Amino acid sequence: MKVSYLLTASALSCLTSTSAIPETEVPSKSLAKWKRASPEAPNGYAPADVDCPSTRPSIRVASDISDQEKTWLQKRRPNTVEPMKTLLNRIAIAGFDAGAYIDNHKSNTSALPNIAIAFSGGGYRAMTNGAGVLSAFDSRTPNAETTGQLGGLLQSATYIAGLSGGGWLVGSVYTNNFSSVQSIIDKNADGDIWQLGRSILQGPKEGGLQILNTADYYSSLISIVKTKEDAPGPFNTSLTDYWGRALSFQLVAATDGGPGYTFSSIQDDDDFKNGNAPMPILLADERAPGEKIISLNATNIEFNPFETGSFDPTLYGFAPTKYLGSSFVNGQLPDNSKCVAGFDNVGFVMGTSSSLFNTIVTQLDAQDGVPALVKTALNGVLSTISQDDDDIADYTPNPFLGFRNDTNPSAKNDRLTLVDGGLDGQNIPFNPLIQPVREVDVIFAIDSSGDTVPPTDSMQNWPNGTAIIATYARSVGNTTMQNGTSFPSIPDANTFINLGLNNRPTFFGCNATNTTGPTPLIVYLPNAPYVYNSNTATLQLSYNNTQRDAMIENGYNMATQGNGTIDSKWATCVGCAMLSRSFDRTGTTVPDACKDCFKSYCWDGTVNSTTPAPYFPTMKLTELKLASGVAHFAPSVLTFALAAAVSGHFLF
Ligand SMILES: *[C@@H]1O[C@H](CO)[C@@H](O)[C@H](O)[C@H]1NC(C)=O
Ligand SMILES: *[C@@H]1O[C@H](CO)[C@@H](O)[C@H](O)[C@H]1NC(C)=O
Ligand SMILES: *[C@@H]1O[C@H](CO)[C@@H](O)[C@H](O)[C@H]1NC(C)=O
Ligand SMILES: *[C@@H]1O[C@H](CO)[C@@H](O)[C@H](O)[C@H]1NC(C)=O
Ligand SMILES: *[C@@H]1O[C@H](CO)[C@@H](O)[C@H](O)[C@H]1NC(C)=O
Ligand SMILES: *[C@@H]1O[C@H](CO)[C@@H](O)[C@H](O)[C@H]1NC(C)=O
Ligand SMILES: *[C@@H]1O[C@H](CO)[C@@H](O)[C@H](O)[C@H]1NC(C)=O
Ligand SMILES: *[C@@H]1O[C@H](CO)[C@@H](O)[C@H](O)[C@H]1NC(C)=O
Ligand SMILES: *[C@@H]1O[C@H](CO)[C@@H](O)[C@H](O)[C@H]1NC(C)=O
Ligand SMILES: *[C@@H]1O[C@H](CO)[C@@H](O)[C@H](O)[C@H]1NC(C)=O
Ligand SMILES: *[C@@H]1O[C@H](CO)[C@@H](O)[C@H](O)[C@H]1NC(C)=O
Ligand SMILES: CC(=O)N[C@H]1CO[C@H](CO)[C@@H](O)[C@@H]1O
Repeated sequence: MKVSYLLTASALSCLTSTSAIPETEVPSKSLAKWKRASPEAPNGYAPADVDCPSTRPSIRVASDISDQEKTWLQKRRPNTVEPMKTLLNRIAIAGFDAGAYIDNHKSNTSALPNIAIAFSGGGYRAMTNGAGVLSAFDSRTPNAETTGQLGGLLQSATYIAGLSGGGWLVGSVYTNNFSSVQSIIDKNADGDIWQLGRSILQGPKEGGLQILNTADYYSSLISIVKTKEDAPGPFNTSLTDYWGRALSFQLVAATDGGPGYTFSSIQDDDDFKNGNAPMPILLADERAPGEKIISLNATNIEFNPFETGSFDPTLYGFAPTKYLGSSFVNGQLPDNSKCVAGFDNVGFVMGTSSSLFNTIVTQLDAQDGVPALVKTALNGVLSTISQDDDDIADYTPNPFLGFRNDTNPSAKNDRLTLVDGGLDGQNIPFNPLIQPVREVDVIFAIDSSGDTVPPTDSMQNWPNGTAIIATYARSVGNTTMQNGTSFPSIPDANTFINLGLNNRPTFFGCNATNTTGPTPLIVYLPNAPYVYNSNTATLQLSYNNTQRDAMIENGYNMATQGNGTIDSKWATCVGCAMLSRSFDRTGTTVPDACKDCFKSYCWDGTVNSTTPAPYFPTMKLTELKLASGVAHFAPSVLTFALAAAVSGHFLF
């Protein structure tokens, strides 16, 4: 039985007259062109039967990483050695021969640093500020490999995780041939993606890859989702389908936002297969049946190109991402069930991780230029979606039906409902990266959360540690959920502000023995005004390219500390953070230069929990002056409307 998040009959009849939409058109040009994610889905956006592989897919217990990930790591880890050596040689930690150290250990890569990067949620603020950090870490960015720069850290990393707005960044880059941020923004107004001046409510400009005009854009959102609803099989649609489709026009460089592009197709790309880029992971939370509030013990669900599932003890299982949509029962695919593929549309996965924004779809019908018939259809869709369900992504059939009945919250349900990965308060995607089986040494955690709120704080939308505190709280609050993971001690938000930990890079967990088990070192990089007031509202949906690029430049300067002008030893300290756990493992004496760094950047356990003064960060470097002009949208008005639409949720 299908749940009725569908078009009502009357809405449908209106639609049919306007829906001359090219539903799954993908010109062969883009088939050949985009090599990372690709249109592997058998029937565009609609999931469809495919031949099963020789070993029938099944659900596995999460006691280890997958065999596929293990095989992939055997390629990836060795491929990080040369970039790491190049970067560390350039950083040139005084009194330490990085080249010799790497050479001595490169026959055994598990002795060398295992690096992860995590991008928080926070809408386009998080996506663009994060993009600046990503470009600073990318050796392909012009000048990123000069003295004091950190280009090559991305090439040295094993994992790269994102949730919500951070997931848009990670998902978009991987969907588009692992493009560098620079190559995306260099195209300026001619770019096919990241044209954020045209908000998701307006749709893309006509031309280039996008062949739809605004009116057709709206109808295409509806008609393409309808192909999934109409497909044979138990699939339900939810607001996330529309949201993910809309998002794809901004993030996926393919006609109509690539209705046939799947997240799992990343695994088939030659470069990814060969371990030439880190593994992307997107994060969502499970909303258990009957639950309204997403608490800290909500099950965290990760999407990686191979698998979807959780290491949390509740679910403790993984399904093959490619075969989501298949009707697994008790962990197996019954003999009489076909394999289904195409469910893991890349926009749907990005939309799931950012489902907080689903309600934006409800604003579409207030837009100019939407034909009356489309408005009627939209209203029909929206009126059938109960408010309780407006923020969920519907994964029917539930791949984990009957799997681990005793602890899996959705074991008895035909559908699995997922929500925005930040809704449990953990707005930085740490969960996949602190799993002991992944053996991560250091996590560069980019926090673009919008925590600070007036009147306590007069300047809003800066981080105050809330996101990382949540993960710490989870790691100590509930030993069941902790399940062998370990996280460094993190102080309270007042301490973050009083000590300035939310205003400059801070290392947590420097002392590896002061924790309950193997714990990565966290390099916490909080969003702050380096060259631009990058505390834009989470729900600001329109950024002209000048503002977009200013956000990116702010992130770049945050990652490099103004190319070392704020602290000339910053690059050295990044090198020391990369190496710290490796030093422990190989019994290497920590160089004095690194001891100095740890003195400067490690949180030393000091706490000051008194109520802080209002937080008014000052510009750290010369402020970028944006040319004056009138923006396309009045963001404040729009933001206000959206804030009303999502009220009742925390706004990360
Ligand atoms: C995709 O990236 C590879 C390098 O990783 C490059 O050789 C190829 O030309 C790129 N393709 C496109 C269409 O940009
Ligand atoms: C590889 O390095 C790890 C960590 O230093 C060590 O535990 C392991 O014994 C080494 N393996 C070999 C074959 O040397
Ligand atoms: C889980 O529950 C289902 C339905 O209640 C049942 O059919 C199945 O056998 C159970 N699985 C296990 C492993 O007990
Ligand atoms: C930190 O942010 C949280 C989340 O918005 C907020 O509830 C809290 O009041 C803030 N605390 C301080 C000291 O800024
Ligand atoms: C700890 O987590 C388990 C599993 O989610 C849950 O059943 C239990 O209620 C939690 N305990 C507390 C005190 O929150
Ligand atoms: C994690 O949870 C699973 C499932 O409950 C359990 O089998 C496993 O032993 C736990 N691991 C640790 C280290 O506690
Ligand atoms: C690291 O932590 C351990 C355990 O708490 C403690 O004994 C040791 O003194 C600490 N080391 C430093 C350098 O603070
Ligand atoms: C740092 O370098 C980048 C790239 O070369 C440049 O865009 C940025 O303006 C520089 N920042 C400062 C503070 O000089
Ligand atoms: C060391 O561990 C203790 C106990 O968990 C904690 O209170 C303290 O803050 C930790 N110190 C540091 C520097 O992380
Ligand atoms: C703690 O923070 C408050 C508020 O910022 C400040 O006034 C006070 O001096 C701090 N206390 C110490 C011991 O540093
Ligand atoms: C771009 O947006 C910024 C911030 O809203 C604004 O100051 C600037 O004038 C805009 N530029 C153009 C060309 O619209
Ligand atoms: C999935 C789960 O165990 N959820 C529990 C989380 O904690 C709250 C109370 O703190 C319970 O009500 C939920 O059942």
